[in-house]
Amino acid sequence: MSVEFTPWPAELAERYRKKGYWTDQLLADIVQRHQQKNSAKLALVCGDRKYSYQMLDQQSTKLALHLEQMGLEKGDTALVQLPNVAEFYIVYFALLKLGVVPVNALFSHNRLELSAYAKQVSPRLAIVSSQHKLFATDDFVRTLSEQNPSLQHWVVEGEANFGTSLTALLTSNQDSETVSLNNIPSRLDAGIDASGVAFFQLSGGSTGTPKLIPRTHNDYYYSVRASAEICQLSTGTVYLCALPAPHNFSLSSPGALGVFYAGGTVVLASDPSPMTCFSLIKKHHVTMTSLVPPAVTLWLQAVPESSGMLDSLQVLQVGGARLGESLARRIAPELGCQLQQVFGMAEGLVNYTRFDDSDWHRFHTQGRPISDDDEIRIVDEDGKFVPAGEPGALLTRGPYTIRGYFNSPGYNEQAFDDEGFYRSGDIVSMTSDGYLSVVGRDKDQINRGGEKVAAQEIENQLLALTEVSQAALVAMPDDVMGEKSCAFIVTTTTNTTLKPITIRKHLRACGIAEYKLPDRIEQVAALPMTPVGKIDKKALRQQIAEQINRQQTQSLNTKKDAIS
Ligand code: OOB
Repeated sequence: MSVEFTPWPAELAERYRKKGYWTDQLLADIVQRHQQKNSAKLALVCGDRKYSYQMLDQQSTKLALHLEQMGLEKGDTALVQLPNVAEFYIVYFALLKLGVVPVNALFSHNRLELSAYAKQVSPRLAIVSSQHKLFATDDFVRTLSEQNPSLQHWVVEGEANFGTSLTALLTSNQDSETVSLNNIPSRLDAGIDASGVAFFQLSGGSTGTPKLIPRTHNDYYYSVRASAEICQLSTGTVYLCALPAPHNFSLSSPGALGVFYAGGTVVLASDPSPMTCFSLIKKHHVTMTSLVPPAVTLWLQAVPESSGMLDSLQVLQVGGARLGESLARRIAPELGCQLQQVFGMAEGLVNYTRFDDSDWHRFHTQGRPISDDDEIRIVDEDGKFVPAGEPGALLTRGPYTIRGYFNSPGYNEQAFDDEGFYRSGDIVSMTSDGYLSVVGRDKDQINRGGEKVAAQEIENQLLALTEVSQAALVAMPDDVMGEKSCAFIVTTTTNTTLKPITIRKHLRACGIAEYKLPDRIEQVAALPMTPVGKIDKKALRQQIAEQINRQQTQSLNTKKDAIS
């Protein structure tokens, strides 16, 4: 059994192969290719633990063999949730080698997200960490197992009173069959199809339930190889992975996979704060990292106190959310490294500014696509192409952009057009030389400094409160995060007052990830409506932006009065 997905039309698949984008190699090749030449080279640093390419390859093979012995088979699916630890990559490659298709949930995900993923893929295996509060006890393990009868195997990183210990599997003595690890991989991956699904990426989404993105070996490997080339990665690259390891940016743009492909070193950071990252950069001579804009602000604030800590850093990639021009201009002079803007999406398309671009392109655009075969359409509300420089909705298709979300035929009808173009939900403009600038969004999502919140998902939870008759989540401006979320609610009876704390408590009880909780809650008598009877979110965004503006002016005036 293989995991279903919407394939590319045959003629395009043939074109992508002919052009050398699709090579029919499996993603596990990214570590296996170093068996001959670079096997002793340092691949991965996690705290005090260091892994050569050989160790990374062998550890993942060992785990694959253990999982095989437990009864897992090609075509099975797995739910994985690990923090930024070496085991994330060991597990990732182990599952790839075995042909088990994982969903790699973010560590910030909670009960609601994990349940939704499990429901969609019916995993046979879950690999989780007891560092997560959900897995400090076995309560949720039992609930999820009951809800998903397919879920028969639990492997856990860290101390736990359930499942099989991941450390025990990785450190156990091999039995006679598994001693010669180097001979095993060919048996393991026999029968895995490179044009089939390797793993699921997570969609930022705009709907009630988070959608899953099936990525094939062929399409993903191409994006990794091409990204590594664009970013000029080499065996000398030392990449700090400070964003969540499963995110498409830090995994493949070029991310850890790009660095492994090139034979460089990945250093793991638990979070992107200067406190955590600066000493790692100094200690391991990090040359490159990727951040979201709010982290850039923190780095710029911290750098005057940290002389010499960032000397080895050559490239800072920034993406995930819009980077303002003034922040962009400060990066080279203050952090002493080159800025590369990255505009990507887990569905596929990734754009980079190139190292030989002009300052204008570097500061004003989010780059151009990876591939000559990334097809870009920018259209107005009637679907007509807009002239260069004009804003419009971005549609795209290409050799590494999906043709459909997993198991979502209804939603796919609206997310993809008749010709297979993916409607990204971004409003962009394109320069005459093919560079994109992100100017807005037409999807119902809040981009909280790179973390995506689907409005509908939160609104559904708010409407579950009996006191709430209407709910709308919109973006509000924030100096550091770019955007934060504001929930407008209307109660069923006019004399009911719902305290923000009650609402937050309810959302927490639903098991929603913390970053999705509304940053602000406004109870109003009624919501503005559009002429067609939909909630007018544009008006709400404007209303809250003006309110914030007024409050900021007021507090500034109060401060001034206090000083004078
Ligand atoms: C990355 O991937 P996702 O799937 O978390 O989010 C994709 C969305 C885009 O559609 C766009 O709305 C926004 O995030 N975005 C940006 C941006 N990069 C992503 N908006 C403005 N400026 C940028 N530079 O976020 C992602 C995936 C791969 C590489 C980089 C980012």
